[in-house]
Amino acid sequence: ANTTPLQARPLRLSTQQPDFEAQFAQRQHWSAEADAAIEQRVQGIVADVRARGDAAVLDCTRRFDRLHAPSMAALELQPSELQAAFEQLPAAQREALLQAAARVRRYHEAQLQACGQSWSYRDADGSLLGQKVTPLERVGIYVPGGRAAYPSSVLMNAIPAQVAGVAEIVMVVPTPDGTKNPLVLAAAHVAGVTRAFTIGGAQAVAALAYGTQSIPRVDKITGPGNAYVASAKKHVFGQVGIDMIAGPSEILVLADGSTPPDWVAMDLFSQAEHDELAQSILLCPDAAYLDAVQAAIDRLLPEMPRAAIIAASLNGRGALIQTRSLEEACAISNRIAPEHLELACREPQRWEPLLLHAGAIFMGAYTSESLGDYCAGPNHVLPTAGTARFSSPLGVYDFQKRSSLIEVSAAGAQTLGRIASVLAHGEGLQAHALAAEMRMHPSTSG
Ligand code: HSO
Ligand code: ZN
Repeated sequence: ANTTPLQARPLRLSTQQPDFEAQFAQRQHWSAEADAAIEQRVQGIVADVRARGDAAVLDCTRRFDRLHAPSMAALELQPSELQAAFEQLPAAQREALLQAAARVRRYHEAQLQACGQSWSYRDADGSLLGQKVTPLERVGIYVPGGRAAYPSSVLMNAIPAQVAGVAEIVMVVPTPDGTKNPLVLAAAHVAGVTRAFTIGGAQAVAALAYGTQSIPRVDKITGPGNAYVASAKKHVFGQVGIDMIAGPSEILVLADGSTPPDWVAMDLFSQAEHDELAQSILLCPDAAYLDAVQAAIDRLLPEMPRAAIIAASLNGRGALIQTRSLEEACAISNRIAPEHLELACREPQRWEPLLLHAGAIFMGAYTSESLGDYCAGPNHVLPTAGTARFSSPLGVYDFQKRSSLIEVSAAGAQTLGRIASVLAHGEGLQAHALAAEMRMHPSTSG
């Protein structure tokens, strides 16, 4: 028997060591190399679903999920079944789900008010220029089965869609061997999912993208999934919208030494326990504090049910880095652009303005990232792998689109007509020029 105790030893670095840059770069390296074999199988599945619809989805579901259904109707979860799942939950879970949903809804309603509204103005000629915001009509939400089936993710995907005003939210969730996750079904009920099917994998993504006899074609697909699902989403992009392609979870803690080391150790564990490839990093100017966190890791790890995953993640990708100052720690954080950034500091407001690239910033000792994962209110679907440099948390805006509005007045036709006419002639486009010019002389034309 293997009696070696599990150890988690994140790489210990100091920004003062001569090879810091090289060591740091190596830790940062992460590649989501697309597996050619997976790509090819996904391509085949997508083509089959496009060609044969329901029949192809049913075949795949038999083959991959060992679920034999006579028809797609048998794989649809009725609203009454979602509601029953909710009602049969233990009271504490029911209550927690409702409270989390209410807080997430409240946050996204504020987001809708602040950045999801139509706007317009009139220029000097009285012409109206504006932007009209409308919800997507129908979206698909992918919910993974098995180990990564998170009811909280059902809330985080469906609620912003609902707040945006999406009329129809279609959820797909694989149920290998027919095993349903009651919390996932209950969350779908609470979040206002319109229709739900127990299908998954590339076949479910293809069905949502192209529609089948029974599954409605959606306008956008969001939600995490395994390599097949990610590949299928890339494949159908263009036919439908997609959200981001999420990589493994990440947390970066920036500490001044004032937060209890056990708290920080557990926050590092909380992301590490998601996945062997998850990344947890701690930055602190105080070497003794890094020692204390390592000691807390050693003491707390054996108690963790997912100790093996945590150890693999911390040993493979974790780091405890001593910086010269908190300013330097902020600069390193900006280079990493982490998904989750904890400011475990006495004066988080002082450092927050220095942090330019992060999916979510958790400020102060009491703000554990896990509270944000479930119930603080903001979305937990966040940019990973450095993509916080250019992208944002999933939000109401991902379920909206914008149309430009232009209404030119008679006076505006003169002003704009002159400009457009000159530029149109410059481009050699006569019809464009005339369309503008005719409106400058309405009595002499038409
Ligand atoms: N931290 C994950 C979300 C999650 N955590 C769900 C627990 N359940 C990615 O942000
Ligand atoms: Zn989490």
